[in-house]
Amino acid sequence: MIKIDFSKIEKKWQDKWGKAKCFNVSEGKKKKFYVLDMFPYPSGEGLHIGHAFVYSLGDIYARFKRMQGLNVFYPVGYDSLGLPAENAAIKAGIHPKKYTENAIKNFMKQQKAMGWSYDWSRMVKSSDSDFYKWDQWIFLKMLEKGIAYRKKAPVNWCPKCKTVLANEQVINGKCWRHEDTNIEIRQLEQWFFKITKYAERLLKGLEKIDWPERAKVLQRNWIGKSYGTEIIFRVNGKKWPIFTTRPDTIFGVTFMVVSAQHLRLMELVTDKEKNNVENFLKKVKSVSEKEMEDLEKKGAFTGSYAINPVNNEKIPIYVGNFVVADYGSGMVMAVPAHDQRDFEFAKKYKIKIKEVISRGNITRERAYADEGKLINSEKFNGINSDKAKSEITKFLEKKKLGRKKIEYKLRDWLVSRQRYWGTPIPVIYCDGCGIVSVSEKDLPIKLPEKVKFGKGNPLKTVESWVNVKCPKCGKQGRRETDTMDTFVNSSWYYLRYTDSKNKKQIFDKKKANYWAPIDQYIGGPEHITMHLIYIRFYTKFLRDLGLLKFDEPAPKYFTQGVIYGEDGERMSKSKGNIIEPSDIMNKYGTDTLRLYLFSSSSPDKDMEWSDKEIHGSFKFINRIYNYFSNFKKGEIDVRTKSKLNKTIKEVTEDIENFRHNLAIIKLREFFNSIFEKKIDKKTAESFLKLLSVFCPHIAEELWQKIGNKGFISLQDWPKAGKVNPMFEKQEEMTDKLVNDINNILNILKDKKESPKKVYVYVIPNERNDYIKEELDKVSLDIEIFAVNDKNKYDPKGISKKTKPGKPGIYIE
Ligand code: ANZ
Ligand code: ZN
Ligand code: ZN
Repeated sequence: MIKIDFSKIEKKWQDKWGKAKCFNVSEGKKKKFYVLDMFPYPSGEGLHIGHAFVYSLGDIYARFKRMQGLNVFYPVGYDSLGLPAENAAIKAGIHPKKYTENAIKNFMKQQKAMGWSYDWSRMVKSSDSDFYKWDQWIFLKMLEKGIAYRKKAPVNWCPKCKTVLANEQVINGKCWRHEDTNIEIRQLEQWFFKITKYAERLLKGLEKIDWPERAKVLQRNWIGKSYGTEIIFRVNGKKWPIFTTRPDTIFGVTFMVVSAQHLRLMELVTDKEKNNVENFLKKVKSVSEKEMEDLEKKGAFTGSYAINPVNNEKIPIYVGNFVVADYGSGMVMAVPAHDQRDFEFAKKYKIKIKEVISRGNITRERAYADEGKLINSEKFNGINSDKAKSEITKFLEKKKLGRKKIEYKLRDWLVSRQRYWGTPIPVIYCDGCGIVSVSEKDLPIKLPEKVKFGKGNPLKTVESWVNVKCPKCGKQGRRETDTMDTFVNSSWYYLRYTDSKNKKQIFDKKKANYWAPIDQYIGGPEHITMHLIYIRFYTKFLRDLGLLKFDEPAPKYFTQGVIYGEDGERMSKSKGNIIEPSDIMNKYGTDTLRLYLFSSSSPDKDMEWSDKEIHGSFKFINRIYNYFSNFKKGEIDVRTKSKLNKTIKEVTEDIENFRHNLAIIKLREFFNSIFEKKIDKKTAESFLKLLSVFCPHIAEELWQKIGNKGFISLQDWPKAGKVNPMFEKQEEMTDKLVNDINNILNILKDKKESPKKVYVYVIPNERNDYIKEELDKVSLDIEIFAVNDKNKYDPKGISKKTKPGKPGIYIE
């Protein structure tokens, strides 16, 4: 095998694509197609194999749709603000800006080396003030519409990140960046976006989009819609509403539990119980809702009582560690007979347990949480839960002590961060005027560059930046020093791409509505409950502003699998099983890497790295290269022609539906069928076009070598002509036959027998040249007969019963 200089070929075509601006597009009459990979975060470590995988997926799709004649929009940019850059910069002792710029440069070089067909002219970086200016603009719009607001609330604080976090960034009570760090709850005044106002639309929208079902379920659960009743209990004459999904159990309430983080908790605590409660509060750790379920239920009596509105019973109120402050009203009516949490709590504190739903003859030392017939519930006795829920709610409604209510698990999005490397929030605090918006003409509020790191929020250290005049009254004011969560940037970047240089507007409406929404969005499943919720929310908000004509950013979304090390473990430095894309590219070339990544499993499934298989891909590419670089055209036979058409048809469908592994198998099969033959130029072209989406560099090179000008990347996708079903059937049957023979031979080999000859009996019209040719490839001497042959072979040793009267395989 001659050594082919793949890196030279790759460089050559990457330069040519760049110079000819092959993949730059503009608006037009043609039908558009927007392909987008999730916003790359330029880490200093460069491209890892996961990036190579997921962005190649986008590139394959973009190339495919482009060749199908669509006006394909495939932009790229950098999600370059955020805490990791700030931390890495502090660690490395360089300014986050410098760090980010270096990282981007490095990233870009590697992206180009992968042959990804981006329209580089539209690149955005979220750390450019030209970009984040529009974060600030959106913030002002949200403030104006009451969507951005400030409130004091129990918020998640990561002691390592030294900032508050959104609920979505807390995973099982730990920081999403620090798996070993428990989140603390602090009462702080923070900025929020009222995403809950969009809860219903976020839920409804899921019905009309083409996403993996799993992604939809995750979002649905995250939004968490509950139908229930709000019931007003009174405490010392004051109203204390609670939310319940089981109003049918109201006669079984034997205590109330208020959240340890409830803002009005102290109103309930009597002098006598104050010490007790404070002791308890010191011990409460903040945990996630999920952990609350498993937690040992603990609490303390507050000294106060609530009045049950259905029977005026006096009910003790406890403070407890299993009630979330910001769900419902932060207080629950506890029904220990029918709720397991309440049951455990009642056992521990020796509180009365009163059954109000008949449990038939089930007796177990647990709460009975099912629905059923009401007992001990006065005039509602004998009614079933379902009916009782609505009757009790109606009864309470009449007394103005309750109403139907829908609750969502979704919380408002906490967007302020006490960190430097983010978008400054465009407001000024004034002693006289309160919170004052920066006026639009003063945007962007740029991040000051000279800051001190290490002690709290670096922005606070820049007095000249912080101290500004109040835009309203002109007196001394001070800038907000919190910055925005980095997720704001990825919430609308896809729209900025459509008009990335616009200095006057966030984007031109016409352009945005021509290119967007994203026709095919591609990215990891870890983004389902963060980024993909936020981007949907922003899109709805911008639509409400009248800027967009659609309200789902990505009607189609594909989520890729994970690549594991050859040892089956997640790749990590400590395990030493990391695969560096650049190593692979140096050894085998980019096209081999690209082909390999999609060869072994379907891209939505996890895959295990295999050196052996990548070598197989390399060999395949070498064979293709050799065949086409010595291409001598000939006539194509009808069988090959039919096979080509079938290949085109199936490969097209497979790529469309992200079954790249199957497409590659078919390309291999087709190539194997022509490898020893001559084909005509058109067939060669068609094959190379199909191959080009996976292996664009050698496809370009070979396109030229077989005598073409221009770029294969800009050619039309081949159209499938007629497939002859007879050839199909013959092939199928022959494949099966060859398989059977090989299986039998293998069995005999295992038994240490050495067969000499194979006799194959088929029905007459199955005995054709094709089958003979294919059988000739089997390693043993084979003779083939039709069952009605006059000179029927009658091998010795075959008993009468199995004597070839019907089709079969006989081995001597
Ligand atoms: C009485 C009751 C009786 C309840 C019973 C359940 C079973 P979803 O909406 O499905 O999560 N709850 C209400 N607010 C809460 C809070 N802030 N923290 C923890 N739990 C809270 O479930 C709603 C149920 O969760 C409510 O119905 C309430 O307990 C509890 F046999 O009220 B239930
Ligand atoms: Zn953290
Ligand atoms: Zn003022």
